[in-house]
Amino acid sequence: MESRIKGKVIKIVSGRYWVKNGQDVYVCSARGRLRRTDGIYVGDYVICNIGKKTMSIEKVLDRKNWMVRPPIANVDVVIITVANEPEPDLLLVDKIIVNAYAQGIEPIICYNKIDITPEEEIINVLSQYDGFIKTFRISSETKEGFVELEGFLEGKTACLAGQSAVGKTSIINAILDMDLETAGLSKKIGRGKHTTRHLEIYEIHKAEIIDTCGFSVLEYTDIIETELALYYPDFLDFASNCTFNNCTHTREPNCAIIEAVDKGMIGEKRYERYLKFYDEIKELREKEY
Ligand SMILES: Nc1nc2c(ncn2[C@@H]2O[C@H](COP(=O)(O)OP(=O)(O)OP(=O)(O)O)[C@@H](O)[C@H]2O)c(=O)[nH]1
Ligand SMILES: [Mg+2]
Ligand SMILES: [Zn+2]
Repeated sequence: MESRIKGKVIKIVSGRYWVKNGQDVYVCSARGRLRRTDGIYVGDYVICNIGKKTMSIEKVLDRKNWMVRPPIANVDVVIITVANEPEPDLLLVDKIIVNAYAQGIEPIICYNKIDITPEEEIINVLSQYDGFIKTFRISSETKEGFVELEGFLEGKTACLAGQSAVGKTSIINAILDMDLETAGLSKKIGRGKHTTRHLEIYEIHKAEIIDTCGFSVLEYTDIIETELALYYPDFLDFASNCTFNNCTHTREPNCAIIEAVDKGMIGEKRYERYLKFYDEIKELREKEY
């Protein structure tokens, strides 16, 4: 007897897909055709054929949204994790924010490891996002800040993102009292390897959270540089006052964004990263054509 079920892909490891339906989890395969086309992502809703001997994914249902690096679908929130160690890469943070907005996903920033971080360093990072992105200060070690974070996540599907070793897996361990593999900094830097090697959805009390490997989003973006500023909520209030309505805010005269930076109303460092990201996207597109 065969039956068809609808479920959610909660884990993918070497070509096998863990599909959850209610309290049951089926380990399925997928036809090459399905794997090749748009792929099957963690977070996808799928239709499976459950037979006596084989269980296979037949169809991937429409996605609300998705990210390509890492490949995950149907998320509400991306938790951009930073810490004092490794040193924060805020250009990466800005890139994840842009890609999240482009997909209709809310980005938030979690400063982890506050138990070993001087207050000035935390402020130095979080103040750059003040007023337009939700930020949290947490410690997976002492569990400080988790009541607020978990409260915010209630009812949502969230995905962890950020550099390797900032403590993404440790956050899941802290919430769930689990013992997933984490690693020390020295070991990682030496071998340049990620500790987490697969994507998986964990159910927390009233939310779902996806662990990912430290990743970069720089290779993939379908945003064109002239539209980049649309994904900078801190720029939006000013942009309508630029002289040119197609202002790229890079070097035009009477650019309201550049004026706002001069007056300290937009952070200078954040603006400099915008210019860098702008040039990177432009270069990448020029190479493609
Ligand atoms: N002091 C302190 N150390 C932490 C905290 N959170 C994580 N760490 C340590 O940071 C190191 C890296 O943590 P992981 O959770 O493996 O980092 P990750 O972001 O999952 O790394 P990848 O899986 O490689 O992407 C480990 O040695 C953790 O013990 C924290 O809040 N405080
Ligand atoms: Mg990890
Ligand atoms: Zn402008």
